[in-house]
Amino acid sequence: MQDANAIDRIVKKLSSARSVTVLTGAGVSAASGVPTFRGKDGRWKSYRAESLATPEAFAENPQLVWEWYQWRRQLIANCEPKKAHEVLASWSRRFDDFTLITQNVDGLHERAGTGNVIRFHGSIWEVRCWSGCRDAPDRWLNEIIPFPEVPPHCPYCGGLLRPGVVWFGEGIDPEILERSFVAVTCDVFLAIGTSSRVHPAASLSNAAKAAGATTVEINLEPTPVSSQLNLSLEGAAETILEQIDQGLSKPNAFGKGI
Ligand code: BJW
Ligand code: ZN
Repeated sequence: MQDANAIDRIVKKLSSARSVTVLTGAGVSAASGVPTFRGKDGRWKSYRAESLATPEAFAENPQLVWEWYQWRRQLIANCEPKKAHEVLASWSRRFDDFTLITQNVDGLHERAGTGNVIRFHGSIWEVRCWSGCRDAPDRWLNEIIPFPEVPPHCPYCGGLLRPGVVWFGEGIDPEILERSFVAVTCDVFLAIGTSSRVHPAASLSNAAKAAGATTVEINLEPTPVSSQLNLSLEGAAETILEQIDQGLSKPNAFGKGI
């Protein structure tokens, strides 16, 4: 059970906040049944994400990498947004200026109806031409499961398709990066369900603190940024967000501007 004082402090901060930015990671989708990357659920067959989510792995064995994505697409298609997604979706309507930066590629925040989502690492439901052929758009939606052939091929040039996600060693879309670093200038910044080990996403929390935001972490366990943020709450995102949300909804709990 989370310290009621810590919940109250966050409720109070949020009650007077105009701008709120949330960074989410795989832990937010864990309750939906989507495996996280690190920890005991972090392997597919014997492979770790670090060995599959790279352009080098794809170049060497596109079949294997697509089998992993195909398995994940199938699994995610059968998952539903849960409490954490629902609370954050409601906050996107509650706060005047709300931004949700997600590292998750599963699309569950969008399915929960969250507004102003920045997909930092792309989407598992999008594809790109591996060779970036002239005729193909930069990326496009493809929700077909299973693919008629694995690996799937580009309808424009006949070459390979790749998932529309960001792999290790690849840069974040400059526009996404710019929007994210603008959004860290906010009243309250929350990093939820992320191990804060993968950069540059992990740098956003400290950037928010440097920009003057009250910074809050919600995670089952400590992370490399825990000691640097203003508040670190240990527990399940779905439970803690529900507690905070209930606090926010209590009439006159904390009047605006306190
Ligand atoms: C719960 C919970 C519950 C569970 N409630 N909590 C600076 C320093 C060092 C290295 C670098 C650096 N800058 C760049 C790098 C290199 C690299 C990097 O960060 N490496 C580190 C791992 C060492 N970064 C990059 O390459 C990035 N690109 C880049 O920087 O470009 C410029 C550049 C290029 C070349 C050289 C140098 C610079 C790109 C990173 C792309 C990451 N891609 C992936 C795959 C996406 C596609 C896909 O899904 O297939 O993104 S990897 C994977 O990790 C995925 C995730 O979005 C990302 C983060 O993981 P996340 O979400 O934090 O999940 P987990 O599993 O790690 O943690 C879950 C957490 O939830 C845990 O803490 C649990 O406790 C918790 N939890 N249940 C609350 N119910
Ligand atoms: Zn092509």
